[in-house]
Amino acid sequence: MSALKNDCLLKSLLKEPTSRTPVWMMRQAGRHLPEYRKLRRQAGDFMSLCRDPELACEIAMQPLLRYKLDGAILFSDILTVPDAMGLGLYFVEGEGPKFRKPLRTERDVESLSVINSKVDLTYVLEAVSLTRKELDGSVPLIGFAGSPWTLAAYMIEGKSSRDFARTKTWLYQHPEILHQLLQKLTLSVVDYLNAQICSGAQVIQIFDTWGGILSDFAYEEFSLAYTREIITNLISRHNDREVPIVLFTKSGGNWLEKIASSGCNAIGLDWTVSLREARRRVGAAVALQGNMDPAVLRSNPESIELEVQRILHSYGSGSGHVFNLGHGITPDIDPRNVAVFVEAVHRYSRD
Ligand code: 1CP
Repeated sequence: MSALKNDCLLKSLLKEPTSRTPVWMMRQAGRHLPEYRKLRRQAGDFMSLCRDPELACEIAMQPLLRYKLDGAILFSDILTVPDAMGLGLYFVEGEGPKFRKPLRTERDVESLSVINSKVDLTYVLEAVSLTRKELDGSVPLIGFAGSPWTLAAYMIEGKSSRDFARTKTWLYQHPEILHQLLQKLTLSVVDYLNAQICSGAQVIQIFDTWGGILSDFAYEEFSLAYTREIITNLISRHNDREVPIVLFTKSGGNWLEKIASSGCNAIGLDWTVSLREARRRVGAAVALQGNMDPAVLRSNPESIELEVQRILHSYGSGSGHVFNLGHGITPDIDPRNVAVFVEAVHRYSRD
C-alpha cells in the first residue's frame, strides 16, 4: 500500500495538529452530482450501483474530481446489512428504501442469522479494496455502517418513518425481543466493519441517524450500549496505523458526554449544537466533526463563506476539528456552491 499523501483527516480525528481544517461531506457521493444521476439512470436502480464494485468505486471518486476533499467515503448504504440478513432491500423511485420482509414477530427475529461479511457482503468489500486502490494514497477511505438501533428501526418499520411508531412499541412492549435483534445486529456490524478495515477502510463512521428519537434512558440502553460494544470490538490498528472511529448521532447534542465515553475518537455533530459549547464539554476527550446546516448550501457564495467562517471561529484555534455538514447534502444542491464551501474551509482555516 502506498503512503498517504494527505493525512490531515486522520490527524484531526486523532486530535493531532494540521496546517488547516480537513473537510468532507456526508453523502458527498450521490444525487446532488449530475454524473451520479447519469450512472444511476444507466444502471436502473441504486442497488445495482452498490452491487457493482467498479461502479461503486467510480461514484466514490466522483466528488473528489470536483472538490478538494480530504476523505473519500465508500459508496454503499447502511441497509446492505439487513439486506444480507435476508430482509430483501429494494428502492422505489422517490420513496426511499423498503424491505420485502420487514420484522413482524418474535420468530422473525429468532430466525435471523449474524452475517459473515466475506460471504454475504463480498461486493461491498470488493468496492472497498477497489476504491482504496483507485485513491492511490491521495486521501483516506472512510468505511461505515449503521448503528444497531438505526438498522433495527428500518427493519421493524420496513421503510423510513417519521415517528418509528412500531419500533417504539416494541421497545416498550417487548424490550427483550428488541435486545435480541440489537445483539445480532451488533455482532453483524462488528464483523462487517472489521472486514471493511481489513479490505482497506482507514476511518470508520457509525451512523446513528435515529438515536435522537429516543428518550434519555432508552438512548443509553437501546443505542449507546450497542455502539459501545461495537467500538470495543473493532480492530484499532491496521497496517501500523490507528483507525479512527467517528460516531454520528443525529440530534444527540444532549448526550455528548455519554457519546464521548463510547470509546469513539470523534463525535459527528448536527447543526443544533454549538461547536464552542461541544468543545468545552467533550473537546479534551474527542475530536469534533461537523456541523454546517446543509441548507446553507442552497444560499449564495457570500452567505456560505460567512457561515464557514462563523463555524471555524466557533471551534476556535487548535487541532481536533473536521469540517463537515450536520447531516447529508441534499439532492437539490448546486455543485458550484459546494465548491465555494470546500474552498472556503481551505482558505479560512489556514488563518
Ligand atoms: O439514487 C438514489 O436514489 C439513492 C440515494 C442513496 C444514496 C446515494 C441512498 C438511498 N443511499 C445512498 C448512499 C449512501 N447512504 C452513502 C454513501 C454515499 C456518500 O455518503 O457519499 C452513505 C454513507 C449512506 C448512509 C445512509 N443510508 C444513512 C446514514 C446517513 C444519513 O443520511 O443519516 C441512512 C439513514 C441511509 C438510508 C437511506 N438510503 C437511501 C436513502 C434515501 C436513505 C434515507 C432514508 C430515510 O430518509 O429514512
